[in-house]
Amino acid sequence: MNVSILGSTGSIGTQTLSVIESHPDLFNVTSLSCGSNIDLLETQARKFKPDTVSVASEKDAYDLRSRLKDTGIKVMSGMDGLLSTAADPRSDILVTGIVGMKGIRPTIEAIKAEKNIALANKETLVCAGHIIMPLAKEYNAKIIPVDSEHSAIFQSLQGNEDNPIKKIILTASGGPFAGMTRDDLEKVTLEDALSNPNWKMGKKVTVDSADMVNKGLEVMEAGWLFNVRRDQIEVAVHRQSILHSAVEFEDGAIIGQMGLPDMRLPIQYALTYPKRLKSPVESLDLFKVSTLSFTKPDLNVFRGLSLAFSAMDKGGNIPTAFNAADEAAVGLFLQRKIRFVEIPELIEKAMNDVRFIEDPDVDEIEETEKEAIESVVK
Ligand code: MN3
Repeated sequence: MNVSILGSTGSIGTQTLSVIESHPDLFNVTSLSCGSNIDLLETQARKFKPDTVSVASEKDAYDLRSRLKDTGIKVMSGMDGLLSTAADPRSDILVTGIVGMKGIRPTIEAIKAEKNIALANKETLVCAGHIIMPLAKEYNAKIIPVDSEHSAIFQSLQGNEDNPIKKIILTASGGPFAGMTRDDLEKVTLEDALSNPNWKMGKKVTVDSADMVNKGLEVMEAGWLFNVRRDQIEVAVHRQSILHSAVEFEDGAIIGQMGLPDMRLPIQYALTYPKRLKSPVESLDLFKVSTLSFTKPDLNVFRGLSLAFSAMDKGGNIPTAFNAADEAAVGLFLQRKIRFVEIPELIEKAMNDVRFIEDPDVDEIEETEKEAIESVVK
């Protein structure tokens, strides 16, 4: 199977390549793209020998072209590079490990080129689910979720495609601040927010996990992926991160997927679906875990999650405003320019500030992104 990866030097990208490496006879890498980590991209290119690689800036591309000139690998840049990675004529599946709304257009291109999508870019469905889902149906492209929760739900649905979902139980580790009050949150620092006890992820996702905005994005994503309403999605704080999410069916059966928290399992499943192959992931010892706990998140403390539910209710371009404002606000927080508790405040402000568009196309989604960012930074 031929694989292309958007975001090959990030957390999902590097773990995807580690899965690919463990099955050398099964996978072949045809194109890789990243933002600006050209040192790692060069190493990956030499190891996996793709036809093309692509980076964000033309300056980096120029540099990388001279470094890779002995290899014959084509080096591209910018949105053109992302689009050609996505629509790579040789690839069968595109892994969208890129962070941000720049993942939307390449995903659309890949679907139109009839690739399957191993979806790890949250923004694609949060902002453009109304475009992506019908398009995937039209081009018969499979969208296989990589995110651990959505993968767990997807896995739980196998063999149950015709059975209606009663509800989805979306689990959340709760991050470093689970159980805290609003007053506690007032005092947390950047260092506190960057210490997720269970999952190793990029900085933006780690902050999003700490304030549960990430869970909010996942709620919206789940709505599109599994065609469920907001009242069919229940978020459960599950500190052990062992049950990765579950589905309840009409008869009351709850089917879920358990395992140690290791992204290589959902990544591999997305690549080998519907097959399950050997993996380097450690076995879960239930006796060691012994107890699993589930609590309801406090929506008054974790405002980001309640704002996500309201963005889902409003629909149109409001989820885009939610997402873009969060991205901008987290950026400010990472630069120590705002406090942690200001992130949801700025998201709410942007959701109110943007012009409402009922059924936005990609241009309008991008305009909304700009409006939301302006609302946050001004
Ligand atoms: Mn997740």
